[in-house]
Amino acid sequence: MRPLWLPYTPNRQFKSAPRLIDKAHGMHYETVEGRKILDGISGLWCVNAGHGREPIVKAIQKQAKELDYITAFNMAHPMQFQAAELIANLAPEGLDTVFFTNSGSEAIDTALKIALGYHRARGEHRHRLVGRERGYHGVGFGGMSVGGMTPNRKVFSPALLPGVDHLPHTHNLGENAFSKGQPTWGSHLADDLERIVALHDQSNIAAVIVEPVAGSTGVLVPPVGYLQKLRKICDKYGILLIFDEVITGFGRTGTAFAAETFGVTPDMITFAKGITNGAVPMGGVIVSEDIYHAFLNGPEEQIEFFHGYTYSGHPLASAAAIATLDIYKEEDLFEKSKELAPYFEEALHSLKGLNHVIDIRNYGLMGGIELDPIQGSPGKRAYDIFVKCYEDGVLVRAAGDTVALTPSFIASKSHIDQIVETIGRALKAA
Ligand code: PXG
Ligand code: PLP
Repeated sequence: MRPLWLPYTPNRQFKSAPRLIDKAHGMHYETVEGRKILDGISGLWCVNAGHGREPIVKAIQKQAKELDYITAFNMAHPMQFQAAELIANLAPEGLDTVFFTNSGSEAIDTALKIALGYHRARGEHRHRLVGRERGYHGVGFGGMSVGGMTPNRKVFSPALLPGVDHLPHTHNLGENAFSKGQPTWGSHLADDLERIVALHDQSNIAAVIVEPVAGSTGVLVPPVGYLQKLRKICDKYGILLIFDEVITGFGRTGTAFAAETFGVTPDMITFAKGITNGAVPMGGVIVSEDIYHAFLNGPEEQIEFFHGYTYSGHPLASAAAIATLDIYKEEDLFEKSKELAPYFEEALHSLKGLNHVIDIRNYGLMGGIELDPIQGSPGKRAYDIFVKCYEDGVLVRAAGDTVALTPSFIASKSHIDQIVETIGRALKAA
């Protein structure tokens, strides 16, 4: 194991007691020892249709045989146009153009660059960006800079982008603990954007980026009216609004995008994860007609946007995306996600009152159980629950001291029961 450096993992601890998986099917993983593990987190918020889906496997195999690779620059293959059209069709009205990347992190950095390019193309020089505390926007320098997770920023602090402000996060145990769905307190926190505008002047602010529901920092659900307020203030000052839907995209909140669920249309949506059901890396940015057209102001033979990845719109990823979107549609999986959400909510909230549980939050098929931290060891309480659940046959995710759950949309009620009962046992023993 020595030559591999594992991402976001305590390497020495992992290598002393590794958890190795070599098979997956439907709702389950199988360990190298042959033990079945129920996947409570859709891989990592991405395997929305369950593991090992035959049509996706076949599409990837067929594509690998027919066209392994073609440069994305000045050349193209038909599948990526088809994938872009399907994605644009799922996006809110007016968001109709897709730029492909290979991950969520790349999608965020792409969106931030588009925001700067957009204003410049229109003769404005807006360079400042606004993110939010407790936001996660991947690990690129842009995403890190607008992100609001202290451990992800601390070491890199002097190298983060200049000109970034952060809105306050919306998490408040005193006001909102144990809210089911959207909390009612907190929409006023969006008004902080007015303060930032007053401080820097609107003419300097390019874009605001938020996750509609923050995932990685423990499932923070937007207060009622909060996203609407952000949209309103952005409109007032000509600031672009970016929704980072890397997690919330493709059915997690019960519709294609959280923008639709919450009835707020941003100017750009970043996506990744669920677009290929986790089978091949892919991400991207969906932009408004207005943004795309703003870039088309130069001579026709001139590159409009000096940006792109060797693997943008890769043939295997495009094929996987088309097959994935077809499964979502054929099996009405966004609707299934919506139908399962109330059961999931009740099941999660049944854990209230157990040892160390200080909050339970949920929206759609995203859930978080926050535990009171062990003094001096932040994250250990939830990590211990993760290990206990794994030993007991269920995969959950520790996000700080929150246990996060994000089942696939094909989950049955008995899968939800097993996940929640397993966490319950782990908590009782904690
Ligand atoms: N934005 C959001 C909202 C994400 O959730 C990214 C960007 C970055 O995507 P890539 O594909 O570059 O990883 C993400 C990724 C967790 C966890 O524990 C979640 C993510 C990544 C790592 C851990 O919840 N989401
Ligand atoms: N580094 C070098 C030396 C490269 O040549 C390239 C791409 O050509 C990159 C980084 C960027 O790689 P990618 O396009 O896969 O993001």
